[in-house]
Amino acid sequence: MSSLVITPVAGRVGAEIVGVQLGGDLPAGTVKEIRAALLRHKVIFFRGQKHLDESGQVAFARLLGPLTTAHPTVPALNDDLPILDLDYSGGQKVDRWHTDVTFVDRPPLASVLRAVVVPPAGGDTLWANTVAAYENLPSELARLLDGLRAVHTNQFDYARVSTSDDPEKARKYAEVFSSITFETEHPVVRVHPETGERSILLGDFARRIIGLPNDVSASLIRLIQEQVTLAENTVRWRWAPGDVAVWDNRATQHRVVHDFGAQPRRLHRVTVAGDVPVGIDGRPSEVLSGDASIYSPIASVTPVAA
Ligand SMILES: O=C(O)CCC(=O)C(=O)O
Ligand SMILES: [Fe+2]
Repeated sequence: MSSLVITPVAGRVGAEIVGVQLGGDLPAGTVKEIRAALLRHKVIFFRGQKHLDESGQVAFARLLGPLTTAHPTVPALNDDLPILDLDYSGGQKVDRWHTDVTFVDRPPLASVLRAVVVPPAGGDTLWANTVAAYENLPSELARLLDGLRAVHTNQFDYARVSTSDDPEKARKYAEVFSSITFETEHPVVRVHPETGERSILLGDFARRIIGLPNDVSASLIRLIQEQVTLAENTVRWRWAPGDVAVWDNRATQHRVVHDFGAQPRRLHRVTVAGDVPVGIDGRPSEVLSGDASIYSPIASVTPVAA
């Protein structure tokens, strides 16, 4: 008998799980239930995991699969643990809809995010279900997307830096972020390796759609992103310190809501290694630039029996 209580948060995406203390020592049955909930709800939330420290977060994430390093270019919080420190002090703004690390050929399977410092109000995170987004497209538009491929890159658009409260700090971060060029061609519609569901793979690292003039490509990316991020496809989480969110990075996009000014906000992220996406035609993503093998192994995942 399961002791987990799983309650959907929004109509199409997100569920809160009650009845588990996260850590590296969960029984196999509990891990299985958590994985199943992740596949079904795309993002799962655990409130009040205040006992969890950095190594506990890493140990829990390891139960979901082999881990990546903290990031392909951004150094880890410390030498021992593969934790990306998301510290927004100084007005750094990473506030655009994205799927994590899609500029490499093996974007993470999942991200495990833990709230450390949270502003008294604001700083929520939004997620969009990219499977639901695909399924709710007008079918003519879906057919158009089915065969498209897009180039994703970590090369920074410096125009965005100027929106930061602290342009100099943002510029430095951008310099580190893009210090090694990664560029990958992905299918715009990928087939989920476990569920077989089709999902839209785009987001803020997507720069252009192959075979289209730049202006048409930009308009189409904007149109698709608009569809992905329709309010009906999203869930919003109001953080408290100790909350943990886990998302299926193969089936979601997310973004912070940057409405907290210069107030401190800090989260720690650990990512689980993912596979190389495959389009509906069976064609995998292709590296155009950069070697991600040090960042992440390629996960081998098996489809879930229907
Ligand atoms: O700060 C947030 O709410 C989200 C940050 C983010 O994009 C991530 O953790 O991957
Ligand atoms: Fe992210």
